[in-house]
Formats: sequence, C-alpha cells, structure tokens
Amino acid sequence: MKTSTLSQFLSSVTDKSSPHCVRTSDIIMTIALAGKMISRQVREVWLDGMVGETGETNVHGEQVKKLDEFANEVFVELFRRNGLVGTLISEEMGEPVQVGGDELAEEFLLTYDPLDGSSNIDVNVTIGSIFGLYRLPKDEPSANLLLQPGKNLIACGYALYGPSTNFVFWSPNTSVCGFIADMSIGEFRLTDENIKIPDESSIYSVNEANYPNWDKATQEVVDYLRVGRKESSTRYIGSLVGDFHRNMLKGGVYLYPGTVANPEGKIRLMYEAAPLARLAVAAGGKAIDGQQDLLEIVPDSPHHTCPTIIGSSKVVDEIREIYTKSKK
Ligand code: AFP
Repeated sequence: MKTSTLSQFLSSVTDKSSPHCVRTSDIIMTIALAGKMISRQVREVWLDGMVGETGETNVHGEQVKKLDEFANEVFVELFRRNGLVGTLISEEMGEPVQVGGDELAEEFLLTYDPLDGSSNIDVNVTIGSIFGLYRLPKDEPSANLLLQPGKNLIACGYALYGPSTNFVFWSPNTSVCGFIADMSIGEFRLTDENIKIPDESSIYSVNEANYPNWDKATQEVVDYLRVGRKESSTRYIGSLVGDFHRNMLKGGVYLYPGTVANPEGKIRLMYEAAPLARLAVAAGGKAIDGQQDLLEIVPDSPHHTCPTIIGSSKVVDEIREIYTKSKK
C-alpha cells in the first residue's frame, strides 16, 4: 500500500508511553469511525427515507433534520460504549452530557457539530461533522470547567461528506493532515501530512444578503473584499465546514459577522468556530471575531456564538485593520 491508513499514521505519531497521548489517538480514531458511519448514511439518505425534519426544534431554535439526529446519536453511542471521554457538548443537545468512563476520561471534553450545513442535506451539497477536543484541568474543579477557550484545544478537525469523504485533523503531535476515505477497505488514507493555507487569496465567503443588517465597519470590510482588492471572487455554499475546507486548500476567508440586531452572529464557538480557527492557525492562517483573536474568547455557555472570520493570514490582517480603524 502506497499511503498509510489513519490507524497506521496515528500509531506512528503516538507516544505510547503517555496515556493522554494514547487516549487522544483513540478518540480521534472513534471520531473517524463516526465520520464513516455518518458518511454512509449521508450517501443513502434518499434511499433510506432519512430526508426531512424530525419535527423537533433544537436549542438554537432550528428545525432538527432526521440526519442531524442520526449523526448526533452516532457520536453519543460510540462514546457511551467505549467510555473514552467524560463529557460531550453537541449542537444538538441542550446540555453537556456525561458519557465516560474511567478517571482519565474525566479529563477529556469532546465538543462537536454532528452535521454542519444541515440545510444542504436534502440537496446533495457538501456537509460535514466538526469536532474539538479539550483536556480539562484536573486540579481546578470549577462551575465553568467546561467553558474552555479555543486556545486550550488539544485536537480538532472534521469529516467532510462531499463527492468523497475527507477526514482532516490537527493535534499537538501532527501538523494539519488530511485523509480520504477508501471505502473499498473501510479506511481513511493519508493524502496530505502538512496542509498550509495560502497567505493571500482573492476568495471571500460570506452571505452578502445580510449586508443591510451589518454595522458600518462590517459593510466596509465586505466592500473592501469586493472592490478594494486587486481581484475578488465569492464562494459560499452555506456549509461552514465545506467553505472552510475549500478556503484552506485554495486560500480564502470565511466570514459570518454579527448583525446590528444580533452582534454575536450565529456561529457556535465551542464546536464550530474554535476548532476551525485552531486548524487554520496550525495551517498558517488566522482567525478573529473582528479585532480579537478567536482562540482567546472564553465562552459564557456551551452554545456561545461569536462573529467568525477565518482564513488566509494577510486577508484576515487587513480585515482586522479595517475593524480596528473603524472602532477608534
Ligand atoms: P448548521 O447546519 O450546523 O445549523 O450550521 C449552518 C451554519 O452555521 C454554517 O455551516 C453556515 O456557514 C451558515 O450556517 C449558513 O448560514 P446562512 O444560511 O445564514 O448563510
């Protein structure tokens, strides 16, 4: 076999003398398994009668799709069975859920969006599952223990369900690495060991229909991206994980700013913005909420939202400058 599988790759980068390192790799393998199971269901969604909504509304007031519910259950079931992590925080569950395990599991918090871009499920457009893994301080129990900023992530990544299924992750023992599912052998195979985001790009990804609802600074930012730069092009599919993946490989910046009525925007910090921000930073990109580094933001609840700007470093720097000048 020319390329290594995910399990071979993880085995080669795991310090077997460190229980935390071994546990992190086992958790990543479980998430990859969840990705394969969800990918299978995404591809069969029409055949299995899984299109449409469950009739329930989630904590964000959104209609839950049948596939959202399925994907969430896959994560819960796998981690309940193997007990590798103590707590799960999911977009689809109002409260954190305890699932572990042994003493070591108590130190691990897994946050995830089981199916990002769910409005694209029924139209066969790329969607994905995003995850963030945090190690909780053992000796400092506090009521806010679970509310960790992105800078404390110890691993993060996503599975992407497009024409093929990708698995991308970062951990302290690796760079940002990418895998593609080889369904004939049921394994992810390594495609890129060191993904880097181009520093510069003409691509920006934003829902420009929100323009009238933005404050002046955000309007200035998007005007600059559209006409103030040498070249410009828009790419936006409405699945953050899909837009992020394209921008990471080709260069580009994703923006979901707040509006005047809702300044904190809609992207959830703990399982959408922070994991992708950490990946971007590890790949040489940047992530901000306007002026502040996104990884510094401490959530005030598991479902905290924040304005999100992630992508090519030079473009993010220019955006920050516009916000900084305009807020003076
Ligand atoms: P969910 O499908 O997980 O709820 O998230 C969708 C999302 O947060 C993000 O993936 C998209 O980029 C964004 O919403 C699209 O929002 P608009 O439809 O408002 O542009």
